[in-house]
Amino acid sequence: MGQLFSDASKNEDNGDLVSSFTKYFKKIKTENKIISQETIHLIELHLKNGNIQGVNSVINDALKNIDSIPINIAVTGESGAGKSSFINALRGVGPEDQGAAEEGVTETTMMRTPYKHPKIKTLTFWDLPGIGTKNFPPKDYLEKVNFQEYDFFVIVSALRFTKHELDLAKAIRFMKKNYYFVRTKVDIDLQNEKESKPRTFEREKTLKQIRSYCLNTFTQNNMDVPQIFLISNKHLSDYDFPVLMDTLIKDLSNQKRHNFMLSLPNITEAVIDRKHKSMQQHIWLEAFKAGLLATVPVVGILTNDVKKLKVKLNHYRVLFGVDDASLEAIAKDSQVPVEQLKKIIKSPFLLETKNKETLEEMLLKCLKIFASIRGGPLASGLYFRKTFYLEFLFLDTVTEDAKVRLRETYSKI
Ligand SMILES: Nc1nc2c(ncn2[C@@H]2O[C@H](COP(=O)(O)OP(=O)(O)OP(=O)(O)O)[C@@H](O)[C@H]2O)c(=O)[nH]1
Ligand SMILES: [Mg+2]
Repeated sequence: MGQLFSDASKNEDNGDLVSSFTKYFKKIKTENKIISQETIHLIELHLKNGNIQGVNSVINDALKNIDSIPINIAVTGESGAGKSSFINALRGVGPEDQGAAEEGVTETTMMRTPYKHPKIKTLTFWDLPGIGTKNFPPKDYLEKVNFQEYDFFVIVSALRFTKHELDLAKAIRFMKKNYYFVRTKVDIDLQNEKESKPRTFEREKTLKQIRSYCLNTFTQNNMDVPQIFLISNKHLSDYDFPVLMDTLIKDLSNQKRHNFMLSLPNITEAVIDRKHKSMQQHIWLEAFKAGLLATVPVVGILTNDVKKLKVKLNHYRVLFGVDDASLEAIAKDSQVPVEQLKKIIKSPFLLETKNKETLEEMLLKCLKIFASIRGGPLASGLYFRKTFYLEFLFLDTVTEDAKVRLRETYSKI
């Protein structure tokens, strides 16, 4: 990463710029890219032609688009199937938290209700009434819930899928929209099976049976079998929830992928790593753009930079669930003392000055840490602002914190 910036800094030669840009995006897997292949080609073309303004405006537009494009996800299913719980899980909100979708055993959701993601303002989940409880043909139902507004549908079911839901799935496809079938409460199925057959119970066998049962429903109704995700809203890192997240990310367009990725709960190391990759590209693009436009190298770090860096660091801590409020909530859920969690994470101290130490000295120390992590001295005379190196350092540290935090609480939730 640091290496690429050194390469890219030689921007008296456009060939170097093109190759470092190409090299950076070549390394990133297609399903993780936050800008489309067309955008990448366009930037390369402008770079080859020495059209710096063109590059700047393409990157600017791409980043603006990523940050502002709305993502709308519809969640439907029978009453009690676990729609609200699923939405709360994806929003990283507990049922008793402020703004949670109301969970309960009575039919609580009678109309479509939007729930914004607390950290990603462009992402909205729509809690839709189950089709079975309404006497509509699927097409009318879809019209009534404004189907064209959603990126995709999630059809949630706790038992078998009903005829209504299968018809709804057909109608969604007919309207050229995508859907995913989610079978919730598998933890309860497993528990029941274990209690009724304590001697012969096998977890994998039971899960396979549930899956075959769901799949058969489709074949019996002469429908193409979709991918089915068995999940528990109470144990997100188990079963198919992580696979579901990967599938949704893969299917979303590049421009929506970044924010959806950042919205996901930090429940596995794989998710944390993917968030890191996504955020790294965002910072890289900003740094690349800033570097192109800089006419003189900016050596020092300005007071205003420090303010901005503080905001960035805080933002990363929130996204990766290691800010103070998240740590306190996790501590409560996992019954691990919050002090224990605060002791093992490093990011809060990155921008904390000790007695007598000036901010400039402290930032220099940060840069030294970064240089030692990256295994080499920082290239001198960079056009790339040092603040970006600090952003990379923040991101790396926060990512590591999120993983350490996960390991500390994993077995306890
Ligand atoms: N054990 C377990 N309980 C779940 C799961 N999903 C939901 N529940 C519980 O099932 C009940 C119903 O869940 P909700 O999320 O309120 O269901 P809903 O689909 O929103 O229901 P309506 O709003 O009435 O349409 C609640 O008590 C949830 O806590 C799950 O995967 N496992
Ligand atoms: Mg509900």
